[in-house]
Amino acid sequence: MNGNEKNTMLTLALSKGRIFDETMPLLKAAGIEVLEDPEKSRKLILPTNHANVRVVLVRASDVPTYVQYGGADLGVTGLDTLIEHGGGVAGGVATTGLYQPLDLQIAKCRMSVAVRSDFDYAAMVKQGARLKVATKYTTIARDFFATKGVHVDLVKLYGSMELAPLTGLADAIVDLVSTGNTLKANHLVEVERIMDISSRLVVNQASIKLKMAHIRPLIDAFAQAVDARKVG
Ligand code: PRT
Ligand code: MG
Repeated sequence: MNGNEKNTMLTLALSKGRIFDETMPLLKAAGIEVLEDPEKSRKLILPTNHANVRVVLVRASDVPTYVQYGGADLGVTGLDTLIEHGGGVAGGVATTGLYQPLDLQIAKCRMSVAVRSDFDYAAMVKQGARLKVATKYTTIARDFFATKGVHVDLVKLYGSMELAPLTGLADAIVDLVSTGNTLKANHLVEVERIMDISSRLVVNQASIKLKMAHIRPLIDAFAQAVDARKVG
């Protein structure tokens, strides 16, 4: 690949599963179709119907890293992941060098606090008790409880947070909730909603400058597709 081709090639970082699935209709609206099914292929680089657009499959929590350091020009990532990465909530240029031009309004859920149904969270908070909180989202949890003035000991987990209150590892968890079925199945109840979460388009800052002519139309097409959904 010569320098010229490299400048016109656009690489989009996505994670398999809901983010890939929910980004596909937006890409389609922008005239881009991914030519391989990530669930069937073992390839990590997927071609599209545009010779100069490709998709790379990375772990959800690695999307901001790929885009920040230029392994991809663009990516789609949950606000939760973005905040934990250090990207902040603000739009525009974040401190990390990731440009966040668009809320794609996909993979929607909420970040919540949940406890065992027999745990009196309100009373504990009122008493000023120190809470043990298990979560994968330590930045969000720390900020939330600090603002609330609740003292917490955070226990970092990488998955199956629901298990923590059931085994005595923690009093509470901070986790993503969508339908609420996972909490219900584990006899947990949601006691606080911390924030609404959706997925964001993130763009590498250098790519914006170097590949503006190619990236701008894509951002515009995404924005139109998102708007069309709001109306429809
Ligand atoms: O799974 P992996 O460790 O690789 O990474 P990941 O969990 O970050 O990726 P993935 O693909 O599971 O999630 C990607 C993004 O989707 C997240 O960063 C969120 O922004 C968004 N999203 C939307 C969700 C959910 N909805 C969701 N329900 N992410 C996770 N969940 C999980 C939640 O953690 C809980 O275990 O689903 C369970 C709850 O679902 P309900 O429907 O039972 O309430
Ligand atoms: Mg997951």
